[in-house]
Amino acid sequence: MAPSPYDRAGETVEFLRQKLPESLAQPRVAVVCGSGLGGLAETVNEGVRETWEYKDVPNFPISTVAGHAGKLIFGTMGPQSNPVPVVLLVGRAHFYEGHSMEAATFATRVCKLLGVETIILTNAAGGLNPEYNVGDVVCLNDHLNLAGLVGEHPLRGPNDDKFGPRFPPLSDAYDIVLRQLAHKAWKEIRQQDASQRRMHEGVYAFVSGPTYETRAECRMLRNLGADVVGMSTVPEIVVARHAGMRVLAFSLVTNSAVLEPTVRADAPELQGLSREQLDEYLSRGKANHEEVLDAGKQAAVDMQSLVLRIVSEL
Ligand code: 6GU
Repeated sequence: MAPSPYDRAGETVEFLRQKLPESLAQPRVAVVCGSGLGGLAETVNEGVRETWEYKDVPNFPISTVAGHAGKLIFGTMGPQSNPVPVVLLVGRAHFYEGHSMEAATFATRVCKLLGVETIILTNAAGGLNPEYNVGDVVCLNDHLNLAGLVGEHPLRGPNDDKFGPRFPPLSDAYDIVLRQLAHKAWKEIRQQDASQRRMHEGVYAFVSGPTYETRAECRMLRNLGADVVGMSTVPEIVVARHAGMRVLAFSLVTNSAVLEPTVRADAPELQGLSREQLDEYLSRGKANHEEVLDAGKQAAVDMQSLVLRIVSEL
């Protein structure tokens, strides 16, 4: 019989524990860095830290996406007087790459078996709420697991009671105390900085990808109550909650998902335009991966101080 996810994660944890100094082997907090948010690694204290490439860690699935380097960083975050042992996951295995839901959530289970109590997940997402600007941060307070609702669910299959119960509730998945900490930290950051970047609370729609949404799909997701849309994070949150970890998650709005109605080719204002002019007209709000990485760079610094402030209080 093939080893269970529990046994495989246990094997990985055993490997890491043998190689890690004792002071780093029991991280209390895990931070998952999304597209272009690898700069979060800079918030890990200098000095004692250990980096592992995913490819050198047994059983770890490898991400193939640009901007997702794929490494584990063990270290501490926060003041010298009260350093918090952390593990950072830079890059993740996505479902759209062809990974199974089990593979996409393997790292989350490794975190659980390492002793992690709180997991902070970040991602790049498309904004559906018209109030949101590119570069804004969204503290997630709920999700729509669209892939999960139709059967691509990370907990489908025999339940492993060693992780958690058969029917875990998700109504309280997004820890309210951690969200309050996030608002407090954001206020402090805003007092020191003149940028107009805002933090919202909102609902994340998880879609499988890898295509970005059509205009009609964006309208549908907005009508269903989603504020942002993306291709990650929710499977990890489901598995983290199943295993009883506390969850905090942030989306960086890297582009606006198109909300304008599908353009009719016979619209009077479009008649007589060249193909270039028509392309230009249609490209307003079109998502592309470069744009996603670019907005990540500019907002990453705020995201870094946000996460650092929160972890320092845990
Ligand atoms: Cl617009 N859609 C999805 N699914 N993921 C994204 C995105 C959009 N922007 C960044 N990530």
